[in-house]
Amino acid sequence: MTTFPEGFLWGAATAPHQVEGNNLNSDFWANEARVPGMERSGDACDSYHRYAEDMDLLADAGFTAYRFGLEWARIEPEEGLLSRAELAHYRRMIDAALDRGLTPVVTLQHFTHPRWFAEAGGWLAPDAVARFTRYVEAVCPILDGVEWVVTMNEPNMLSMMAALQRDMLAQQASGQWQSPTVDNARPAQLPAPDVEIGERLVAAHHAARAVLRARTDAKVGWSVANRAFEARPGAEAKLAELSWVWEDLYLAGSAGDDYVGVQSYSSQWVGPDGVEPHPEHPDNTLVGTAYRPDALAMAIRHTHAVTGLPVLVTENGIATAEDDRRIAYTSDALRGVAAAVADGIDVRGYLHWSLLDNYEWGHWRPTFGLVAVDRATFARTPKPSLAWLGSVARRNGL
Ligand code: IFM
Repeated sequence: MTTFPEGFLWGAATAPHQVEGNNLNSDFWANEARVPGMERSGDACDSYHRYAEDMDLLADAGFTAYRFGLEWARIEPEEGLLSRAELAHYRRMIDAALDRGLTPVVTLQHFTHPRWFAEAGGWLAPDAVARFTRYVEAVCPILDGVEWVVTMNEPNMLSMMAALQRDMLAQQASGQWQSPTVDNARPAQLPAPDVEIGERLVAAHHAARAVLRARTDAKVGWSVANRAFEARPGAEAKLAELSWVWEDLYLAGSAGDDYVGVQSYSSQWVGPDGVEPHPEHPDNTLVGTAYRPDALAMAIRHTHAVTGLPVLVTENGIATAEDDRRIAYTSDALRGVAAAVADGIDVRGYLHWSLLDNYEWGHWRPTFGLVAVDRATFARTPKPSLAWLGSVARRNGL
C-alpha cells in the first residue's frame, strides 16, 4: 500500500458562488445577467442552507477536511456595511465542520467580489487593497479555531479573467465581438493574466496576511492555479516567460507564507509561439482539457522548487460524466503526490475539487463532483468516487 504522512488532510473543496445560490450582490451574478451565452448560477446547489448535509456526506465517508469559502459580497453587500448575520452564518459553518471532525480550510475570496467593489474600479482602484484588507479585518473574529486560511483562490486566474473581460469590452467597442453560446463559451486560448492586476493581488495578499497573523492563529497562504507547462524543444525561453506571467509571479508572492496551495487539473505544451491549445482527443475532459493525472505531481514539484514552502493540494479533479474515470484519474494523481512526498516534498493534504457537481462559472455541464446534485430538488446523490476517496482517507493510503 502507498501511504501518506501522519496527519495528512483528506478533504474536498467548494466555493461560495458555485454552491450557495443567489449570490445577488456579487459582480459575477451581474455578469451572468449581462453576458449572452452564460448559464445562470441561480439557486446553485442551495448549500447556503444545506451545508450541514454536505459536511455530513464528507465526514460520514471518512474525510477529515472541508475547504469552503466566505462570500465577501454577502458579508459586505454595500461598502462599509458589514452584515453581522452573514458573519454569524459563516461562523456556524466553521463550527459545523469542527463538530464533525472536519478541519476547515477557509477561503476568503474565490473569484467573486461585491458588485460595489467591481463598479468602483475593482483591483485597479486606488483603494482596492485597503478595501480588501478591511473585509479581512471584519472576518478575523469568526476565524477562531481555523487552522488553514486561503486569502485568495487562484489569483492568477482572477488576473486572467480580468484580461478576458478587458478583451471582450475592446472587441465589443470595435464591433468584432461574437457572443459565445453555452457550448463554446470557454475560449480555446485564454489570454495571459494581467500583470498589473497580478501585482495588486500580491499586495492585497500581503496586506491580508499581516492582518491574519496579527489577529488569528491560522496558517496563511493562497492557492495558485498551476498549468504544469511543458516546453517543446527550443521553447524553453518562452516557457520561462510564460511561467512567470501565469504562475511564478504569484508563487514568488507567497514568500513568507506558512504554506502554498496547489491547484492542478491538466498540463499544457508551450511552443515557440506560446501555449498550445489542447488538441481534440476523445479522452479530453468536459472542459476540453487533456486527461493528465500526472499534472498534479508536476505542479507540486514546480511549486516546491519555486517557493520551498509546505504544500497543500487545495484543488485537483476532473470534469467528467463517468465516475470510474474520476476514480482512475484521482488514484493516478495521488500516486504522483505519494512519489513527491517520497522525494522529500512536504505535502500536508489533498482536497479534491469538488465535493458537489456545481456551477462552473457560466456552465452547469462540466461535472467535477464526488456527489451529484438534482438542480430541481437539491437532493444529493453520492457517486462511487465519494466512498472510494473516503476509504483512501480512512486508510491514509492507496
Ligand atoms: O471550478 C473551478 C474553481 O472555482 C477554481 N479552480 C478550478 C475549478 C475547475 O475549473
